[in-house]
Amino acid sequence: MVLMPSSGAGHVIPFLKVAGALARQNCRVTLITSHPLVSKAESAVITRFLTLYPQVTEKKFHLLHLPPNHSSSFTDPFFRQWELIHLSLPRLSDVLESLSPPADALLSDITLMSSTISVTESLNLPNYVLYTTSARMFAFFAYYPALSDALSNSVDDDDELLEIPGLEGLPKSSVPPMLQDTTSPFATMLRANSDCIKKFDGFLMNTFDALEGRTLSALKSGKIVDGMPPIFDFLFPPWEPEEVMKGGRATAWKRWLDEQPPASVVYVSFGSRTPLSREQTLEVAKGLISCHYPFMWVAKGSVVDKEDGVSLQQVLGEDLARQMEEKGVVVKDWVDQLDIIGHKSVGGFVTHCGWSSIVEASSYGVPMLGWPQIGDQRITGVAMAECGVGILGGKWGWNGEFVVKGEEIGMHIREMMENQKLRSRAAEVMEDINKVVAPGGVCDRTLKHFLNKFKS
Ligand code: BUP
Repeated sequence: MVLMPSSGAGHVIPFLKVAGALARQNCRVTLITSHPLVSKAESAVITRFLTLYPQVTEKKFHLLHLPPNHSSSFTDPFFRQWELIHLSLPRLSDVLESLSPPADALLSDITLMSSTISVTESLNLPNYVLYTTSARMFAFFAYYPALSDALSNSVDDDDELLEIPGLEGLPKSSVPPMLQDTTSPFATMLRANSDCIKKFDGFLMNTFDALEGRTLSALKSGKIVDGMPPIFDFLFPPWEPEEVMKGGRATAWKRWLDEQPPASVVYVSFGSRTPLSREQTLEVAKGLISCHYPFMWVAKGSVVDKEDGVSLQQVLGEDLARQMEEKGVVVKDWVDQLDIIGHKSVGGFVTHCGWSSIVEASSYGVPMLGWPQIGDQRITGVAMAECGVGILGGKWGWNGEFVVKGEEIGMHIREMMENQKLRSRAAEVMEDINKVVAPGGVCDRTLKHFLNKFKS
C-alpha cells in the first residue's frame, strides 16, 4: 500500500494512523512525504512514526521549484502546499513505478484526488481515498456541484438550510465563505475533486455508525452519489504503542494534570493552524478565568508553527498571564493531544471541530464545546452536535476573528462541564466505540475486509 497525505496535521496524522494499522497487519507500506514540509510539527510526527515503524518505507517526493514570478491562488501556506503538490504530481508516476515489489494500491488524500487519479489511471493502479474528515463533510463535498445554484442565488440568510438527500438540512452559515463563493480557487479545486468521486475504487473513512449513522447510510445507499464506490468506515486507531498511550509522557503539564480532580479540567485547542486574533485571545483568557474550572489551553500564535515568535505574555499582558498561570496551564508548543484527551482529569474539550479531534474526544467520552474556525470545521461541528457528543455554543466568527466576549465563553464552558445529558451521551458513544475498536470488532473486520481485496 502506498499512502500519500497532503499537508497539515489533520491530514498527516490520520494517514499515519492507517499506515500503522496496515503495518501491524503485516502489510508492506510505503509513505510518500512531500518535501519541503510546511510545519515543524508534521516533520517531527513523521520522524517519530518512522522510528516506531522501521518496516514502513518513506519515499520523499520532491516538490517542484516554482519560478519566483509564479502567483499562487492561495495565501494560506497549507493550501499553497496542496497546490504545489498538485502541480508536482505528474512526477508521481516515476515514484510509483520505481517501487519493488510493485504497489497494489494508492491511498490518496482528498485534496489531491483529481491529480492522483490521472496518474493511477495511466498506470492501471487501484486508487482509494483515505478521507480525513467527517462523513457529513463528505456528503456536502459530494453534493457540492448540485448545491451551486442554492449557494450562489440565495440572499444572505444564516438560517437558510441546504438540502442534501437523506440528511437533515445543512445551515448555509456552516459553509465556509470560500465555498459559498462557488467561483473561488478553493471551490474550483473542491469541485474538480468532487467530479471524480466515481473514478475511485473506494473510500476509507474515519467514522462509524454511532457517530454518523444517518450520513453513512445515505452515502452507502447511493442517495447522495448515484453509483457511490464502496465505503470502508472504521475508526483510525492511534499509531503509538499502548504502553506510551497508557503511561503518558513525563511533561510539566502532565504532572499538573495528574494533580487535578477527575473530569475537572477544561482542555482548549483551536487546532494547529488557526491563531486567534489578539482581541479574541484576550477574551478566551478572560472566559477561562471566569468559568472557575482548571484549564489547559494549547494556544497557537501563528498559522505555521515555525513562524510563531510571540509569547503569550506579550498578547495577554503580565497581569492576565499571571492569573492564567494560577488557574491553569497554557502551552504554546505541539503537544500529543491524545495524552491530554485520554487523561482522567480532563472533563471537557473546547475544540475547533477538526474531525480527528472530535473522534479522539468521542473515544474517551469527553464532552465538547465546538468553536469552529475555518474550512470544514462548522460542518464537522454540525456532525458532532447531531450525534450529541458536543454542543455548538454560539455564533463564533470565522478565522479566529474577534466576536465572542469572555463572559459568554465562560458561560458556554460551564454549560459543557455541567450538562449531564451531554456527559451521559458522550459516555454512551465511548462505550459503543470501545466495542467496535476491540480486537476482532467491527473496525478490525472492516480493515481486514479492505485488505482481503489485495490477497492473491
Ligand atoms: Br494543535 C495539535 N497536538 O498540539 P484535526 C493537534 N494534534 O496531537 P484539523 C496534536 O492533530 P488543524 C497538537 O490530536 C489531531 O489528531 C490532534 O486534526 C493532533 O484538525 C490532529 O482535529 C489535528 O482533524 O486542523 O481541522 O485538520 O490541522 O488545524 O489541527
